[in-house]
Amino acid sequence: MPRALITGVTGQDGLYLSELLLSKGYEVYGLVRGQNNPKIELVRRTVPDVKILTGDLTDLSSLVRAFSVSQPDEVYNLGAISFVAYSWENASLTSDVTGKGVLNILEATRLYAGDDISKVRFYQASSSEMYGKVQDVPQKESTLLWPRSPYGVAKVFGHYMTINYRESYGLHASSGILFNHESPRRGPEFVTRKVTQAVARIKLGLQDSVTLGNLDAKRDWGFAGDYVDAMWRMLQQPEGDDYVVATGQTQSIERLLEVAFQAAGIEDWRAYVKQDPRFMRPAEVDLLIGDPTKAREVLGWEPKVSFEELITMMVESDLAEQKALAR
Ligand code: NAP
Ligand code: G4F
Repeated sequence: MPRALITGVTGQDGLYLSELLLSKGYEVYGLVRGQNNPKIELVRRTVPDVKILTGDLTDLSSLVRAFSVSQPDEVYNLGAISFVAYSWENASLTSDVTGKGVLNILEATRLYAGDDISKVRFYQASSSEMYGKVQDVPQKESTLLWPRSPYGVAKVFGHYMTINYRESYGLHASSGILFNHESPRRGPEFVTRKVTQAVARIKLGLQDSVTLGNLDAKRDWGFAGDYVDAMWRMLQQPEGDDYVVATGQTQSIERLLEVAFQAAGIEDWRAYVKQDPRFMRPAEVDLLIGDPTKAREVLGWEPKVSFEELITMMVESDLAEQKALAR
């Protein structure tokens, strides 16, 4: 039975990846940070077979202990402070966790492997946010990185450090440059979930409107359940490498609003949407659209859920959740 260690197991991707690996017969260990983390219950409820370990990406010795207990064949580093807007307010913390945390877990991986670097494979959750002020359209693996947020800068550090461990030590290390991926498990601070939750509450008469920031930004949005499969496929390749994982299509926030409101049977979304500079960012990433050719050709990976299906799935889930809460 192969063994996997996942950091960020309490997050959106951690839950989907746990389900995928358990379905493939893996023994799965999930790293959870903090004393009495309230999300432990979510992990226990959703993926009860995951073995929970405590540790923090900023604490190397806790990572060394997690490796010693789990003895992993595969390591998936999904842990991060992942909310871009928050990263301007907490730039130093974001750098420590999302950036230096990658170095810590790479170092823990190397120490665990000892003389046999081939005994473990490593996945780093890199991000399309690294492209920032995009230098190519669409963005591919070779596109110059130009991050526009402290989060993006921290991810660039983790990305290059992963490549450096591959080149310096021969570690089977892969970096997945994932474009935005969403689901009913997405945190409510991100724009898709903020919108689908608000649409559900507006439909049920629990809320009058939703207040957003920049409506012109465009993102390449896919379904998180599809994207964790690409992570796993990367670690099954003979060599570690970097891959863009995206749908190859981009949508504006306005299109997101249109689809979400229509999914609840509301045609005129403009009547319910307000804008507030509070939600604007000091520097915006205007356009993301990925070129997933390499992932398709090398990994045999393709997205299965369309943008419209994804947003409809999220609205329906939020309607059910809000109805249950209102009871
Ligand atoms: P998420 O839901 O925000 O989950 C982040 C996870 O990181 C949570 O489990 C969180 O734990 C954990 N974490 C935070 N600080 C930590 C620390 N100091 N030590 C250990 N773990 C810590 O993010 P996601 O959407 O699942 O994304 C997974 C990864 O992919 C992240 O690295 C993200 O930056 C990256 N990524 C995401 C997307 C996307 O569109 N979703 C796209 C590209 C890349 P708590 O629950 O305790 O806070
Ligand atoms: O949903 P978002 O907060 O996602 P963002 O910034 O693209 O980051 C996500 O995707 C990255 C991959 O590219 C990940 F690495 C990262 O961890 C995270 O998962 O914002 C999307 C867009 C932005 O342009 C933002 O300015 O939506 C715009 N937006 C407009 N109004 C808003 C709002 N975003 C949020 N969160 N809240 C608003 O009210």
